[in-house]
Amino acid sequence: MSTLKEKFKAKADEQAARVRKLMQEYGHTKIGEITLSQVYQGMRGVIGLVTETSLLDPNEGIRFRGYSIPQLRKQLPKAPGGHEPLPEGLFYLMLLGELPTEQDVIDMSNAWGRRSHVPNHVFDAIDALPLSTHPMTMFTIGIMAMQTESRFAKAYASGKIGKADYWDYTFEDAMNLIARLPRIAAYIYRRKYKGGDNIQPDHSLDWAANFAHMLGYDDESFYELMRLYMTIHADHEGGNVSAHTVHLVGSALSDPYLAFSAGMNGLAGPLHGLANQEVIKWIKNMQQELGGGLPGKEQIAAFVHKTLSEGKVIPGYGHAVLRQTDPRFLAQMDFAKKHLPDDELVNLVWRIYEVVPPILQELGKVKNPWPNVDAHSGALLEHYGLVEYEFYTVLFGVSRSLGVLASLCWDRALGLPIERPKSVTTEWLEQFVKGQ
Ligand code: FCX
Repeated sequence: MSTLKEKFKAKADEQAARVRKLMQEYGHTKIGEITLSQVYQGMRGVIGLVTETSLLDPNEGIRFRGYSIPQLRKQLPKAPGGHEPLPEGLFYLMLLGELPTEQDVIDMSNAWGRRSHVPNHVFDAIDALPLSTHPMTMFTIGIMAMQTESRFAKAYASGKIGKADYWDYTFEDAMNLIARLPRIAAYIYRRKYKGGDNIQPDHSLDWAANFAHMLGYDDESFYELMRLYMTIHADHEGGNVSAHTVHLVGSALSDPYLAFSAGMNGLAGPLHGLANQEVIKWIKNMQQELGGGLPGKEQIAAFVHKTLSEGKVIPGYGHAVLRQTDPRFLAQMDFAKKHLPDDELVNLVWRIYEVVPPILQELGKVKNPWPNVDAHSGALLEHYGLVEYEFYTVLFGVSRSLGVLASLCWDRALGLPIERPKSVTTEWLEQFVKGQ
């Protein structure tokens, strides 16, 4: 039977031939138009990237290789006795475009277990930082310190590889990085919040459960939450800040460690991945101001108006592309209804969901008044005792590695070139419209 790498190579060769044919036959076909506003407004709606791993529909949400989140929760292999998908299976699906068997997922878990050794100097680099450092900064520094291990960088520097080999070394780096990230993330958590009392990995567990174990949460229902969390945060097509950054930096043939760490710096922004910590911070402030417990709808509405009047956004609401409630929010809501329906914070998240959308709609400018993935995740983690909300974006980052590194393998396998769109000045645009 062929290995994962051989299967990927065969799929990549097929896809490269498909792309060549498409380019030859339709290379000059127009697939869109760009307005002047789009140039100033974050290129929203401009098709400018190919990302094979997932595609976002504004109303239905994300589909990974054609499968929606509810479908994946049913169809991807589960842990024995478990009900949530194993993220190993999602990585397999994103990489190869086909659903894995139970055995494929076991093989992936074992492969990541074998590749998971983190060299000591990575921990030393993290230890050199003051404890007050934000966990996302520790995370990116840990990843950068581990760049010494890049197979791609070593092979490129040796001068012995050519373009046709890049995918191979990218694949090796991607697999190693994914295998090692939970260890680095858990080390950061235990160092910053648990006095450096580290927990050794247990490779009899799957990737997400082992991560939960190293964080210090050995509870079957928390394992299930981590499997779901690691699955739903993995990918959101190619234009979001973290995915786009990994693709862009990787296009310079910066190795996967450099590219992934760059993407994580983007994820650390409050309008992107950091929103998950901002949500909990905002809710805690609300509870503090309103005397704790579960505030009423009118009290919540007043707090929302106050936040908006201070010129701030409501974290966890809105999206650049989505125009409906995020199915990632709904998957977490479904999980909470099953496992922790009476949790006060979770009930507050649900009450906020009833209050915020009409208020944002009334503003008249917010294109999507509905909650995104970040509106729900913190309340679930809090329930299990993971209350250190500055750490939440690291969890998002570990999961995001699955999508963006599968994509990076595809970038190199398809031989995509260095990314270099054209920029212009305002003067150039003024002259251009005058000439119309
Ligand atoms: N609260 C208040 N105002 C909001 C808002 C919100 N949640 N969402 C959008 N707006 C405002 C924008 O700030 C903008 O105002 P302006 O014209 O005065 O500058 C206006 O509405 C139009 O923005 P819109 O086109 O709807 O949204 P964008 O594509 O520009 O931005 C994000 C999308 C996600 C950045 C925006 O909705 C936001 O800031 N949300 C809160 C932060 C958040 O939850 N981010 C996580 C997103 C995601 F899920 C992830 O990456 O993890």
